[in-house]
Amino acid sequence: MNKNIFGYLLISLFLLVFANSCQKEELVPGIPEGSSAYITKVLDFMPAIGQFTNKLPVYSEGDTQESMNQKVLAAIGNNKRGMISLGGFGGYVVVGFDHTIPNVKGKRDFRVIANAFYSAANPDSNAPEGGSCEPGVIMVAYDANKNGVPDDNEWYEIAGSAHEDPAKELWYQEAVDAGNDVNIYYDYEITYHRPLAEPDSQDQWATYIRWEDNKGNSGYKVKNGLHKQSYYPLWATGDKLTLKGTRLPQNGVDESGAGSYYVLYKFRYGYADNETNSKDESAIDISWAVNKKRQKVNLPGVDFIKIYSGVNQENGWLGECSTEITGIEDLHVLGVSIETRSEQ
Ligand SMILES: [Ca+2]
Ligand SMILES: [Ca+2]
Ligand SMILES: [Ca+2]
Repeated sequence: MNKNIFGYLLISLFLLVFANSCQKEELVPGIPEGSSAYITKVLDFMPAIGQFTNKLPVYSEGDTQESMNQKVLAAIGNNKRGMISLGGFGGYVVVGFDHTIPNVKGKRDFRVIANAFYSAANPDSNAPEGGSCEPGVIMVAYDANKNGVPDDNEWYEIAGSAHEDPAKELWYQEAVDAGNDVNIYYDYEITYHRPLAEPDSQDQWATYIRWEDNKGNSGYKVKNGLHKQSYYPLWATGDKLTLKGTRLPQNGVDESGAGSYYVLYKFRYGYADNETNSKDESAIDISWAVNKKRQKVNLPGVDFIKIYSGVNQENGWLGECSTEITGIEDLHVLGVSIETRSEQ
């Protein structure tokens, strides 16, 4: 090899390595030094009806909204990786951070850590990925007026894949064939009625908690033999609980045909407790946030995140589809770089 060419290659290699190492050390601007990557405050928590309501976290007599918020923080704040359950449709948690999670252009910005997993033995071997995918809709707020709280007009919703088009979900036809309601409703509202008493015999399980929605549907949230505590949040005031939001298509299908093997299918992207924690599709780009007209808004970052259970469906012995959360990570503080979706 010619000496000059060798020297040239050596210098090029050096420059390449140097440039790469510079890139890795580059810090995301706007994040104060010492910021926590994790949840540092819990502002509100109201699960809907569920098998784990009053259990994750545990309600004890005398607990208030404030003490329940503190229990949630102890469970999922500061990277503790405990678990909370949001119960059925509309149950929610609102959390905050010690800094603004920046919206880095072209990158995903945070990840909601949860317990979604795929089933290992779906009787339908050609089926798309699914198992226990219990999507929660994610809302984000940028504290534009810097008053330290998320004001009503500061909230925007992350438009996940079903927000784009339910028919693009890989399991769409299977859900249609199973008789599921595969529509998405952006103005959904459900009311749950506080039970007068806990059932004292199994005959009353099927008519446990009455509910109705604003689409003309009604029914009962059922009790099962596995969980004995009240499924109605006991610190809530009043005799009913009305919860609102975007209701996602029903993604649960009984693949056995005999009520024994329910598969809750994965939406393509953009929800909590929907994709396994190690996959890129469990991470969210703040640029996916939309306003009430479903137009993209260009937020500089987010200070608060709200997550609510997005599906209203009972899946036989498995019970209701309910979003669980174990934490949230600011990917930029952790130095994790994940490209946004290519078609966005
Ligand atoms: Ca981003
Ligand atoms: Ca504010
Ligand atoms: Ca779950």
